[in-house]
Amino acid sequence: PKEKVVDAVIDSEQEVMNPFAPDAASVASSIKYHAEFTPLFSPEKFELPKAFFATAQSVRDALIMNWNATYEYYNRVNVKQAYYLSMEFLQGRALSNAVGNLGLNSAYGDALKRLGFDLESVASQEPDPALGNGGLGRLASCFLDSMATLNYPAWGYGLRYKYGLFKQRITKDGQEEAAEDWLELSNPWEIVRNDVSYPIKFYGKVVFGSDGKKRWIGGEDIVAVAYDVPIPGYKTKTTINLRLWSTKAPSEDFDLSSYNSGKHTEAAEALFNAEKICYVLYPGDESREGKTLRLKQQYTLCSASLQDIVTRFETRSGGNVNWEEFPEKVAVQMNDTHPTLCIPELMRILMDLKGLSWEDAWKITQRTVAYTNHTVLPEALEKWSLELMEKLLPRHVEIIEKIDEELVRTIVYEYGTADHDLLKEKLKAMRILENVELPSAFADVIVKPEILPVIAKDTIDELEDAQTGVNKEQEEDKTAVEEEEVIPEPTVKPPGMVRMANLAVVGGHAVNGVAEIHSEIVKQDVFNDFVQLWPEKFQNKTNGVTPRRWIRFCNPYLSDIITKWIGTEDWVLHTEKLAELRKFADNEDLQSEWRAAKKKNKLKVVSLIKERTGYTVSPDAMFDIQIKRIHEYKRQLLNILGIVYRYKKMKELSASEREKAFVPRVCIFGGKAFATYVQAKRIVKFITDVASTINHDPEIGDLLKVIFVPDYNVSVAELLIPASELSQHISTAGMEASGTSNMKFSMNGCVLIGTLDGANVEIREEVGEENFFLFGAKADEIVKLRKERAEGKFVPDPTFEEVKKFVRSGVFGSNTYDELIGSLEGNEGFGRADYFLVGKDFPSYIECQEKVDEAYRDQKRWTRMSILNTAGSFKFSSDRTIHEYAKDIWNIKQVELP
Ligand code: NBG
Repeated sequence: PKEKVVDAVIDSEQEVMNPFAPDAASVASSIKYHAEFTPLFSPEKFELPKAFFATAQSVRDALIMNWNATYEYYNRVNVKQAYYLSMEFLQGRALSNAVGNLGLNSAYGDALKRLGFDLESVASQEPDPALGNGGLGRLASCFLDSMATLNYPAWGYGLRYKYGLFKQRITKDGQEEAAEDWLELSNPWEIVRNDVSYPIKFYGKVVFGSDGKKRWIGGEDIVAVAYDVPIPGYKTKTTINLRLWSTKAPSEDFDLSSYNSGKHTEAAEALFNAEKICYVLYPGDESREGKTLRLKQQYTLCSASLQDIVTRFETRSGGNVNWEEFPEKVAVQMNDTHPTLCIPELMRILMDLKGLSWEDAWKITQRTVAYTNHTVLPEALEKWSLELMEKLLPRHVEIIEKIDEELVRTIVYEYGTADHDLLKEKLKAMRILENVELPSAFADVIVKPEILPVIAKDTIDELEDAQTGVNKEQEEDKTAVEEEEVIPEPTVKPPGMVRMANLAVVGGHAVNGVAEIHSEIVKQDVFNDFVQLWPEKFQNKTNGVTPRRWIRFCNPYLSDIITKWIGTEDWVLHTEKLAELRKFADNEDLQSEWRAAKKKNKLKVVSLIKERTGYTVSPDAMFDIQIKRIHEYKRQLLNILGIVYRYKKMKELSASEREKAFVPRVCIFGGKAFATYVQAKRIVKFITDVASTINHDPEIGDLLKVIFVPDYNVSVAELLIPASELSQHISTAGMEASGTSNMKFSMNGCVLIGTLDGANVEIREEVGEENFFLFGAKADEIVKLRKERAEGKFVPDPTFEEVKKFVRSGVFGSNTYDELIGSLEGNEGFGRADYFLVGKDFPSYIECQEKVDEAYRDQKRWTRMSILNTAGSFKFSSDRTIHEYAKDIWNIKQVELP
């Protein structure tokens, strides 16, 4: 019967693409139908919010046809499917994207006009779903767009956070966080699947069942329910699924008798405990409760998704399930370490629920999962307290311990026992468990006498560490970073930890970094010991971004020009065609059209800035933008100090000299600081203080404006990026894994100023070094420079001293920013001595900015640089990235619906 349904649907191809014949009249009647019969608002009014919901519901009808057809077809042909598991998906608004992908822009535009609205204002009603934090989440969303567009059988799995990250407000005290209530009016795109839910267990204990198998029983039980969001591809019927889990308590957990006896809060406690798991993305994890909640989130994502994947595999296998075929039907990609519990969870399901042996389960698990690393920052490589994990997930800890034991066995086998120091070093670097005695089974394996001293030595060291309360790694970190060594009182043994990245590397068949330089650092530094053991696991997959959202839809003016000059709109799918623009880079007609498009985009941003900040900026000034999470390594501080320096120099000149010496600029910042990241919040406050002084200085006028756009998100990016002329990607070299906004800027004809870091390296190669403003220390110099810095051998440039002095003089208010400026000097009490090397790179940054001004004065040269950026950006389409994942890691094939 299933097949019949599929045939019926896909037989009428025309209908699948456009089930409601896409003329304006029928679209209008579909919108009116939803306004009336799928109501979320009162009947007497038909205003913008209602128009948005009705329009979205009408578009969703069109998507559902394709979505169901896609799913039915994959079921029928039983294709191998990839699953992208991610704690974050930063989807951005869906309406214009869906209408654009379906090719129904004019139908919807005209229909809404008939109803008295315009598509753009209707679309701007949509709240921006904030289910992500930054590049990692946006990458996941770009990947979904490419998977669908390229007809790859692939799904996303994530969590449906009720409040997402947070809404950022900017006050006189800097950043304030408020709950982001994006679901307040409901989400027209999602469909709750009441028949797709799975039990999730926490706590409890492990026992032997009567069959001799391990059973995990007791504890706390909750339920994960599927909420599906359709992901349409561009110019294809393929519509894939983003399945987001929401948590709730089983209905019997509502304690009716307590409730009736007046204990209302207690009666609903279980409900709240289950629901709160999906309240916010990255809840504060300073407290034990916070850590538990985060671990519950991660486990919920892994367990619900794997139960779902396994169920689908069984269903598609019909009556005869052959578990060995699992990796031929399923690929699981872990987006960073957050979904690493997939490894022990798949092992548990296969062994405890499906009866497989350890060896079989391990082979299947390893062949199924793969891991993408997105950062080399040590503090971001997740570790969980073993004790906490043991309580919450007792069965998984048993499995992790066994994986660790097997790993120890492999290491001993590989390195032998003759060189004790080497073996010790390897065990220390590679083990999954940290600060944990070697497994007892391991001692049994090495009863040979020459090996015993190794264990003895190691144990002695561990004991010594335990007595001083530090381990060597922490010790080294401290001396490198803080200079001042605090000798702690002898305390208890350091707590055992589970290193998720090590588990991910061991348990998966592939590990990839996200840009060439990053993948090299991963290989040579972060996971070097593993590379020596399994070199074939390690790969590079340079990130990409979808050209649909990030040029075609967000920048229609530029898109039309590109299409006109290339002679086809194919470039949206085949970005390599953008290279054809190169031959017109000096053509005066193209240049003037190009500049006119930029100007139109800038005018939109002038309005945005007025609306969001109250400031009026000139569209004739250069738009210079840095938008990304606020982090010390991304060095917003370097940017703002550069601006302060520029301001100081302006103030030293007469009005006419000033005008001659400087290109007018609007310097725009946007980004959120993590709520508990104090130094990042100080940076936000400093930027806004500098902005308010400079913006109110009558001598400066339009020559310099500084804007902090509050609550930066995908929709704001879609406005800012097309309007940008210069963008800043100025991280300390070696610290930004890739960056993806750099790609979006370059595509939109923006020239980059940046360090040799992340994807900047490859962008510069592609667009040509003369079209990229490079400055700063290189990644391989950083260790040496930090050491010099820590030893007091660094001699700061006079320009850097000058700018700090200026800040301290109180020009930007009574605050003298001791903590910020102090952090650049390593003053007592202010932590690491300029760990991010702002002082070191400052003079070359200033010098480079002078070159930017000089280039901008020559508008022909600048426009050429801009065109050559767009033309050279084709490599950075996420279509290219997804093809690579599909071929090198997932081994999945494109499947076009018949
Ligand atoms: C981020 C990196 C970026 C990179 C994105 C996507 C995390 C942990 N990492 O440089 O900082 O572009 O991942 O790969 O969010």
